[in-house]
Amino acid sequence: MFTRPRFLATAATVIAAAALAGCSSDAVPSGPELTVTDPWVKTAAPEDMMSAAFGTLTNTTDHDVTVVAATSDVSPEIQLHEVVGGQMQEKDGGLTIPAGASLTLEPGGFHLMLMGIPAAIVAGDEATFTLELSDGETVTFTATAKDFDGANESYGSGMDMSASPEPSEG
Ligand SMILES: [Cu+2]
Repeated sequence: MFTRPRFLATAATVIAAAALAGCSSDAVPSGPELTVTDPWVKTAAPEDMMSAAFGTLTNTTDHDVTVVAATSDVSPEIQLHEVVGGQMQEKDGGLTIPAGASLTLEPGGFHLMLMGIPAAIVAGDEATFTLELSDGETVTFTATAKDFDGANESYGSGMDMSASPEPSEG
C-alpha cells in the first residue's frame, strides 16, 4: 500500500461586496409596488371569530417594500402575523418583501389575521383587502374564500383567544 500525503495550496479568494448604489429618487413607479397572486381567505363562521388570508406578495420595485397594515371589508381588524416555533404572533415592523422578491403568506407561516369577523365567510365569497405600505402607498386585492381544515389546529393552539375574551393589549 502506497499513500502520498498531498498538500494543496489554496489561493484565497477575496470577494469584495459591491456597495449598493442608491437608486434615482426621480423614478416614480407606474404600477403597484406589490402584486398579489393566488389570494385566498379561509372560510369561517362568526363564532370562529377569526380567519386568515393568504397569497403571494411580489415586490415589483428595486427597493424593499414593507406592509405595515391591512384592512378588509370582511373584518374590523387585521393583524400581520407570523408563526414562530408553532405559535403565531404579530410580526413586529410589518411584513418586508425584499426588492424583486416574493413573500408567500400561507398556513403555518406569514398570514393576514382577521380578528372578530362579524359575518360568516363562505366558500366562493370574494373579500377585498387593502395593504398599507410603509411609504403610504396602498395595494388592493380580492381574495376568494375557500375551505381549509388545516389552519384550525395551528391557529387554535397558537393563540389562547378563548382563554382571554377581553383585549389585553396595552
Ligand atoms: Cu394569526
